Amino acid sequence: MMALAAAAAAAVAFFFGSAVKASTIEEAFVKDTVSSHDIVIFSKSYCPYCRRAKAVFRELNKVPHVVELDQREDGSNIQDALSIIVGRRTVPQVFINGKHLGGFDDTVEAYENGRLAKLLGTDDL
Ligand SMILES: N[C@@H](CCC(=O)N[C@@H](CS)C(=O)NCC(=O)O)C(=O)O
Repeated sequence: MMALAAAAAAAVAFFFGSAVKASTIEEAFVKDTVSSHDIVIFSKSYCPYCRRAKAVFRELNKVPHVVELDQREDGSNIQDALSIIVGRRTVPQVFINGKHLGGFDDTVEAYENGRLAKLLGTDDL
């Protein structure tokens, strides 16, 4: 009975231990990616909101760094990491100059009210 309890405790420790480790790797990937590029979009290639978010940046003649989560083996772990970092599980998630802007709705709102141009430094061009 004691041996069974110890085995169960070891299994739980192993499971949660590896979960924490995996999420740390992907959290580091997210943080490293957003700090290495001016504009980052975490996206899924088939997602219509993601396509529309990319179109906003095309409109502004800006080329974002796009991470297509559905085209990577670690995409679902990255999505988990993103949900820890930004508190949302949906795509797109857009970052400008290392800061989280939000999803598609936030991107369009920022585009329409001029905040996006300010963040990109294109407001006084
Ligand atoms: N209102 C959201 C819509 C985003 C949305 O619903 N995205 C879908 C994909 S098109 C999503 O993330 N679904 C969950 C998933 O793919 O895991 C926004 O402004 O970004």
